[in-house]
Amino acid sequence: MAEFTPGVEISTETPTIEVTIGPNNPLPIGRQTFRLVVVDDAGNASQPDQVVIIVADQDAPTAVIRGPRIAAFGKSFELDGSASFDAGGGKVVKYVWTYMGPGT
Ligand SMILES: [Ca+2]
Repeated sequence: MAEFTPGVEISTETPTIEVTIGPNNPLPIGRQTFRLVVVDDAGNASQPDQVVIIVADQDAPTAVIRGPRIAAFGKSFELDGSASFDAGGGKVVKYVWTYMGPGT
């Protein structure tokens, strides 16, 4: 387990490392690059290799629709989706409204 800071090397004697992500230090959405240099038992260091990890929002948002409990006949009224929210590091950018017809 390791919390990485950009540009700061972390050395291990094991060939794997967990990139520990907490709720307060998420990697930003987008392409994130990690670099590895290995050193042999004679102290010779390799050329670096890099991998690009794409951090993506893979969680769907939640829609919350609100409206007046009663609307006067023949009068306009407003629907409100502002309580909708997203998880996974993204944000709601589009609201798609549909009148479903009479019903419960
Ligand atoms: Ca999302």
